[in-house]
Amino acid sequence: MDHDLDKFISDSAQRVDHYLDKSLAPVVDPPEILHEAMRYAVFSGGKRLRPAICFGAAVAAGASPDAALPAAAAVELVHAYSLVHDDLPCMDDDDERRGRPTAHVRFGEANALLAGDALLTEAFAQLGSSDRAAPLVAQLARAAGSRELIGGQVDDLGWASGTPTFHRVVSVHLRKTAALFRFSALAGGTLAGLAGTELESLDHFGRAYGLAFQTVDDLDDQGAEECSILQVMTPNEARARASELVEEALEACSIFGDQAWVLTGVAEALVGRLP
Ligand code: GRG
Repeated sequence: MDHDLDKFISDSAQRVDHYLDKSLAPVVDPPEILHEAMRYAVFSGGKRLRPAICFGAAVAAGASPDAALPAAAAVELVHAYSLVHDDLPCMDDDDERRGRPTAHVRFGEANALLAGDALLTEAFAQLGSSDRAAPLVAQLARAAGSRELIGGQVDDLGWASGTPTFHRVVSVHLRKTAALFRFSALAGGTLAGLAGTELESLDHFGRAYGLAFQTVDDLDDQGAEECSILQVMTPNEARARASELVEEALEACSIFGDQAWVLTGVAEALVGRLP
């Protein structure tokens, strides 16, 4: 059967954007500057990959993408918050994101910090206000918490204080990057009614995809990031590793057969992006 991945991805972005637009406070609600900063961070041209994977996992399970909406919105909110905080002067100190001034440059540091806090909090409101999605609150809290996303960020920031090893790099990538992809795949499958082995396969897909994604990102950056896979392997080795991880992701979602076409497509697209 023919499938149009580009259309699925652009439909996914529209679907999650519409949902987020309805659920985030309007800019006219006070404090206006906070709500404007939150919307500025969310609606700024992100690729919406995590929602696409969430929807793709629902499709793999034979459900409509709409089944996964609360989780797709929640994971994008956590992603948006993490980027706002990552750009702050006390972290990466970036002035530009997605071709625009970063949130703290545009709204001031305190407002950007608080907008990030509010986006993170809103993610849990999205899950908790849907009976079907409420059981995912603990899972997202774990993925975003000290053992995963935040822990990975802490070790990334403290990177210079140790010897770079393969194990250390992968440990940061698993937490900083793969955790939200794992949640996306698992949550999409869970909301589509999956359990047991099938969920484990989605978890495996998210883990392998997340590691491959970060490896390709490191190759794109040519090792500019401190915690880059290029600290511990050559570009050719990194390209081979990315391809192996994509193969692992494809194998993990093969139990869903043709219904896994979105997951298969996004994973194969990573190999196509290899510099
Ligand atoms: C502040 C808790 C906290 C965590 C920050 C997101 C992050 C962790 C750091 C940003 C830098 C980085 C290299 C993160 C790894 C994940 C990654 C490559 C994010 C970019 O994801 P895309 O390409 O971004 O999906 P868009 O802009 O398309 O949404």
